[in-house]
Amino acid sequence: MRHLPYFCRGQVVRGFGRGSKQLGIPTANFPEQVVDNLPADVSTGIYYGWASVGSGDVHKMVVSIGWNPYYKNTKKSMETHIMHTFKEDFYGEILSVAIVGYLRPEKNFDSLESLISAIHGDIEEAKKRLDLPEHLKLKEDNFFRVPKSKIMNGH
Ligand code: ADP
Ligand code: RBF
Ligand code: MG
Repeated sequence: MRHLPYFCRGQVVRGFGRGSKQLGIPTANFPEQVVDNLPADVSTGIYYGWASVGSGDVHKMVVSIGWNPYYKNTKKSMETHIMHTFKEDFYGEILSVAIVGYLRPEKNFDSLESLISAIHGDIEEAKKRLDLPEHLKLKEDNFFRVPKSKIMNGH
């Protein structure tokens, strides 16, 4: 994991529309270009770290990188669930993420329920690990002090 921490930023786009939100686990998807720019040796799997939307507060997050074997996607995706309740959706806004640690490889599951409970396990594990001093310090990284020019959203 010599590429961690890995920092990246991109506009939030529409994802697969599978109703992750209805399941209580909305995931903000990055555009293809951001996914293609991941270093080749950042392996697919489930990671944790920090995230902020626009120039907003920095929150704990989990991110899934890969092909979602449960859904047999043909395109690699990168989707971030932020452990925070937002008042509104933030499609089109700039999402900044710092990936700080790896949790597990992507897996297939024999039911949606087991996928969901694995994700809940990831969320709890991520919350715990992010409280370690080595990870907490990245929450304060200058990367998250986004200049206004970068959050103007193309207008
Ligand atoms: P899609 O298939 O379009 O990605 P989702 O059901 O995964 O739809 O919902 C993702 C959207 O929900 C995000 O793009 C964002 O606008 C919104 N959202 C609201 N709360 C969160 C959150 N805590 N974490 C991630 N996305 C969130
Ligand atoms: N999809 C998979 O097919 N296998 C996985 O192991 C898997 N793990 C995930 C872990 C986390 C923390 C998150 C946020 C997503 C994961 N996904 C996985 C992606 C999941 O299928 C996708 O977000 C769905 O839209 C959830 O309904
Ligand atoms: Mg999504």
